[in-house]
Amino acid sequence: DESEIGTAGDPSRLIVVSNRLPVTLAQNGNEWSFKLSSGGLVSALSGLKREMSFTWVGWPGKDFGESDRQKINSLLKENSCGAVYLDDETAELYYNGFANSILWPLFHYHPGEMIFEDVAWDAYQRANQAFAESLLDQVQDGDLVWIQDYHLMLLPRMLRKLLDERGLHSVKIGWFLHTPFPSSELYRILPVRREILEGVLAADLLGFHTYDYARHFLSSCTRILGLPSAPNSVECEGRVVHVGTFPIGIDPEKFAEALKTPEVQGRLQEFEQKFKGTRVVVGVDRLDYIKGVPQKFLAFEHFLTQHPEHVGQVVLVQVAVPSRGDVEEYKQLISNVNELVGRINGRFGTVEYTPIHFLHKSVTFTELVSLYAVSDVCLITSTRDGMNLVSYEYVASQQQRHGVLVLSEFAGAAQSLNGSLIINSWNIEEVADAMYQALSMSAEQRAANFNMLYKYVTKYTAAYWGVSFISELKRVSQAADELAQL
Ligand code: ADQ
Repeated sequence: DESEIGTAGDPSRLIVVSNRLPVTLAQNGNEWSFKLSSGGLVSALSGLKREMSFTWVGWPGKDFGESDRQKINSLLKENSCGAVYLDDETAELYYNGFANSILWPLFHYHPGEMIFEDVAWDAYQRANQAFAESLLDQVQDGDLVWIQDYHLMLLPRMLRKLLDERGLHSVKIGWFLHTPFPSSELYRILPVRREILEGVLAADLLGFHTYDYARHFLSSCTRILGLPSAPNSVECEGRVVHVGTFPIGIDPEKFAEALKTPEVQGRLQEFEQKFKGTRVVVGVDRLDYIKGVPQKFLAFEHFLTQHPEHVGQVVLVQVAVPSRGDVEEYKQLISNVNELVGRINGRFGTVEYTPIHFLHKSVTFTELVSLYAVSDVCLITSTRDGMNLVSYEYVASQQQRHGVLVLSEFAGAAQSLNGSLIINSWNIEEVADAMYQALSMSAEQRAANFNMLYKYVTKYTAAYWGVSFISELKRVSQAADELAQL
């Protein structure tokens, strides 16, 4: 039974590794407390936790002193977590300097933002090595290690080397990328393009959200490293590395359950009262340049210009969760977005009517679900996005209203979410037209679209994603073991 992986019936243990542990640790006097934090990966893996147990290893968010580490380690252990400690300077340079200033822009087709510095690359290598060494203390032969994302692309190779030196040959390594993998034409800009590819190629299975990302990765291996590849694998140093497509999902139950609570119901009624006679378009994004928030505001402005009868009748509620505010590009984005909100509200607003409600803050889960549920349209204008879980969450919250999802073709989700209106987010006029179309759609059409979307979102969940990846990792590893014994 696949869902038994990592539980008592199965000898193989699963260790999930990500840059950041999904926790916030706080100190109150002598006591440490533990809180689960939010984000795309956290949402996905919490869904997986319903299906299989695993240990989660990652950086705890800062460099706690030696004296606190013992307490923190035991608190983390009670919660099936393990910490990799990095000194503050390495953490900053590896995370903000390399992962978020080089790999993130490059993988989202923003090479203009990429500033390559050797100190950041050195820190990236140091941090990945620290992860490898820390894992070595926690891994047993036969374990499955599942490494997450672009922060840890050197880790498969570094870990494999240490494991081989210890004779731990039957640890299976998987790696999954949550962002897009760009076209090889763009990827080859990266000064350390070979090292990064070779780093992940020491894994047994590499996973991507979409077929396109996997294809781009394989052509990079062929063109940059000269490796022979097939549609689902690439050969490296005599080993076959499997490459697969595993679109992530959400935990739809969490939304269904929340919608039944008196808190959400109460908040929903308040919103309905507040927005009586007004149609609501919602946007929820981390404030990141990949999310196309300026494009969204420009499209809304164009929509109000083209359809003056909707002025006063439609509002855009945009939650923009603060993100990476210490990186320069993000500071510029904040001021750009603030200026747009001011201009558009100044132009179309009245004493009674504020066209854009801009919330530059994180909101509670109750608030988030109520907002999804009350909205007639959800507008996602990412200029590139690995998948985009907000689109899934909106669908999961729309059983009553059958609202319309307007979704950028540059989000991975556009390849799965049939029943949404797909737009080119760079084409302001097209986005404005889609808003108009969404707001004019018949109830029958909305219901038909919703049914298609809801079926998909409730079937292809985060748990489904996790279980599929791990089953495939086991399958390819067993096949390789059998081949080696021949
Ligand atoms: P993100 O870029 O963070 O994830 P997304 O997939 O939309 O983007 O996930 C955001 C998550 O944060 C959602 O689950 C959302 O509910 C949550 N969130 C947003 N605002 C919140 C708030 N105020 N309070 C609490 N939670 C909030 C990256 C990639 C995506 C990919 C995911 C998963 O960029 O493309 O889909 O990883 O692989």
